[in-house]
Amino acid sequence: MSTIISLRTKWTTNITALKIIIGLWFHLTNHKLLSSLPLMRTINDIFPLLDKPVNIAITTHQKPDADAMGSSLGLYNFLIQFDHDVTVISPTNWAIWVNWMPGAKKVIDYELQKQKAEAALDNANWLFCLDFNNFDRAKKLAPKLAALKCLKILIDHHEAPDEQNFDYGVSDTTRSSTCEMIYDFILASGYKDKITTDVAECIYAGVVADTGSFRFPSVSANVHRIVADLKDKGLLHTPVHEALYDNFLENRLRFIGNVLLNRMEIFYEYNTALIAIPKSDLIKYNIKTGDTEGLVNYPMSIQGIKLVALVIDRDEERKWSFRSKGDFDCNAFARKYFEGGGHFYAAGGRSSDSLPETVKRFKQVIKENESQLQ
Ligand SMILES: [Mn+2]
Repeated sequence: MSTIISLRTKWTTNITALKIIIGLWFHLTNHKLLSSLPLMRTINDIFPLLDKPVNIAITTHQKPDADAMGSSLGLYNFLIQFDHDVTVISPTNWAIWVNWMPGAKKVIDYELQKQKAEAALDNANWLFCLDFNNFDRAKKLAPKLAALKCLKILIDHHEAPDEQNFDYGVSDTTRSSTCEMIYDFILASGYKDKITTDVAECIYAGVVADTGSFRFPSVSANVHRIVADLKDKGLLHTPVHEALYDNFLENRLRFIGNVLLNRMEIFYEYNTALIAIPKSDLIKYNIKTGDTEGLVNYPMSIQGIKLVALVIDRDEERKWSFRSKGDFDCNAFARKYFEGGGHFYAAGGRSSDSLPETVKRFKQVIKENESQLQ
């Protein structure tokens, strides 16, 4: 009896709390809409400006992956054909296995060449922000990007874009990759003839990487049509796959073996797998930027697994990656518990807690999410 009463009290309290939250939400969103008007203009509005040479900077998120680098260099190789002065700036270093991309040697690493990067940014008439939508993801470069007065253009497919920071742009979470959006941008601009094999290789690499080689639900008929078109333009796809996936050193494979054997825990009651990697493993196996890419996908191959979480003990923080299947929303989960976000089926997060502390918290919060994990 007392259990029923206390449950009922809890339920009533929950409903009241929910009403307050909904009320607040309406209040806040209306306020935000009013204060941030006008939002960014459609990307199509810059097409008439494309053939007038200007200085252009292109940047992307920290530790750029194949989609971030592929979209930046795909756009770079397109824009240089108009005699624009184009500079690609990465907030940090990147995996050596994207160095094969045409133009990669000219990319400036902000952390290594700060002055050169800032000079290019100060000279820029336009700034393209690709594969991220919030300056925070550009790490130490973020304040510089925010302070720039040039035209800012967003092309991105992540949740919750910071639209008030951009003059023009397109944000579409239904897109498989930013590379798919770069292709559509070029097509819509009317300059399809400028999709060279250099452009095609960069775009294809990002599409392959962000779709898990064409397997994720975000792969639409449009994605396959793009690839068919790139093939018609002379794209050789096999060398791109080899450059992306057959381009590692022995130590990375030994490291993966160790991780799967010793660092993976399975919680069958929550259909969840967890991999927690201590710093000592990174040192022992000489792990470099990009070597842990894709690791989070391995436990997905276990029957019934719905959520995979990977946490790595990096110098400055603990970095989380999440992948899911079915109806489990990684983006909402990462936002709520681990200061992150991303997409429905793939998201990232962080924690300043120690590795054992953040792992402990993860084990608590999957209990809270038990019903969604069934
Ligand atoms: Mn992407």
